[in-house]
Amino acid sequence: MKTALTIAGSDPTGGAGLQADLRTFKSMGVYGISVPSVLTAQNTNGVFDIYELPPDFFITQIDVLLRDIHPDASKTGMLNSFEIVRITAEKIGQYSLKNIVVDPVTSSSTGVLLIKDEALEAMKQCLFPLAKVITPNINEASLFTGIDIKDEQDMKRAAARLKEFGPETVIITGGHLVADLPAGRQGSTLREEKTIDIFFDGREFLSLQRDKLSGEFHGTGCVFSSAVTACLALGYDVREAAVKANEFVWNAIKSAVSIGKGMKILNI
Ligand code: PXL
Repeated sequence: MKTALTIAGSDPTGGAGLQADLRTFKSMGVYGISVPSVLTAQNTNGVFDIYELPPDFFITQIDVLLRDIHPDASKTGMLNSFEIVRITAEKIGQYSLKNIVVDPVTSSSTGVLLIKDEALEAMKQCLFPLAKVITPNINEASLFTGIDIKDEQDMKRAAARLKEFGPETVIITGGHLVADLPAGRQGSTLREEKTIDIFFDGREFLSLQRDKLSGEFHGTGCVFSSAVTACLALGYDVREAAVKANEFVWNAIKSAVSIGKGMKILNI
C-alpha cells in the first residue's frame, strides 16, 4: 500500500489539520502517517489556543517514524515557528523525502493567525525550494508575494512570482470569479459565481473553475493539499493530481456536514 506523511497541526474537530489530512489519505486509498507539529484547541467556531511542542520531541517523532517508514509522498501544513520550519526542511533532506507538498498555512478559516512572523521567511527560503507543489490560498499567495490579488490575472502573476521561490509547481486555490452572463429572457443580467484554482508549473497555466458553493467551510485548504499529496503517492503527475484534488474538494464541499455549532466540515 502507498503511504503518505503529514507534518501538520492537530485540529481536534478533524475538519482541518493532520486529522483532515489522514481522512483524505484514507478516502483516496493511501495509508496516512502523521507527525503533529503543534497542537490547537479548537472547535467548529474557531481556534481558541495553540500549544507548541518542544522542538526536541518534534525531532524524535520524525526520526523514530522515518527510520522505519519511507513515505511515497509527504505534506506540510501548519508549521508556526522558525524552529519547526527549519527542522522540517532539515529532515526532508536527511530522509530524502520526495513528492513534497507544502501548504503554507498562515491563518485559520476564522482568521486566527497560525504562524509567527519569524517562520514566514524561513518557509519561503527553506521549504518552498524543496517542494514539488506549494498550495497557498489567495490570502497566503498575497502575503508571500506582496501582490494584491483581485482577479484571475493577478492570481497568475502571483503564481509566477511564487514559482521563482523554487517550488516545481504552484497551485493557488480559492480565487473568485464573477461572470456576467447574457441577459435572460426577462432581460435581467445573470451573475455566475465561480471559484478558481490556478496551476503553474513554469510552462503552462491551468485554470480550474467550478461553480461557487455558498456556506462557510472549514479545512478546504488542508483537504486540497492532502488530496494532491495522496495523488502523488499513487503515482499521478502533478497536473493530474491538481485536477483530481480540485474535483475531490468540490465534491466534499458539496456534501459538507454540520457536526457542531459553527462551520461545516468537508465530507470525505
Ligand atoms: O485550515 C488551516 C488549518 C491548518 N491546520 C490547522 C488548523 C487550520 C485551521 O484552523 O487548525 C491545525
